[in-house]
Order: sequence, then C-alpha cells, then structure tokens
Amino acid sequence: MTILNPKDVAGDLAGWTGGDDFITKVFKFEDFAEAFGFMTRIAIIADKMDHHPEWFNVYNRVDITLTTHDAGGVTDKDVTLAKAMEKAAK
Ligand code: H2B
Repeated sequence: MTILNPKDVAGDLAGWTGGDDFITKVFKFEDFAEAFGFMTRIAIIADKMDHHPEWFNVYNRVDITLTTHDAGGVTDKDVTLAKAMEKAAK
C-alpha cells in the first residue's frame, strides 16, 4: 500500500488535519442520537471495508483518527473512509 502525506491528504478534505501518520477531525452533531447514528452508519461501512476508525465519542461530539495500521501511515483507505464520513455527517 502506498503511504500518502497526511498533510496533503487533509488539505483536500474540509476540516481534517494531518498528523505524523494519521488524519483527524472532530465532528459535532445536534445531540447524542445524531452522533451515534453517524457512528452506526460508519461502523457498517468500515466493517465492509475491513478498515476501522479510531474514535472517541462524548454526547454530540465524535473525535476521529484515521490511519492504516497495516501500512504504518495514511493510505487511500483512509481517504475513502474520510469521504464516507463527510457524506454520512450531512
Ligand atoms: N483498520 C485500520 N484502520 N487499519 C488497518 O490496518 C486495519 C483495520 N486492518 N481494520 C484490518 C482491520 C486487519 O487488522 C484485518 C485483519 O484485516
């Protein structure tokens, strides 16, 4: 798998930030039900992709970190999942 530059990847995605070997974003929703609904939709997509987010939820907030553990960095799988999250958060 090709490892991508996290800063370049994040630059093409609204609200995302690139770290050393990951991209990250904090999603905010109306309430817990909206946040958990988002997580549920993403859980199904992520499991189908066999590519899983690192995430942390409190009430209406979901902190996301995306990295490809098998590759040791950011790959196109993270880009695909980030785009799915953008769509699912709308
Ligand atoms: N998720 C993420 N984010 N990175 C991985 O490298 C990864 C994964 N690998 N989900 C998958 C599962 C792997 O462990 C299984 C065995 O295919």
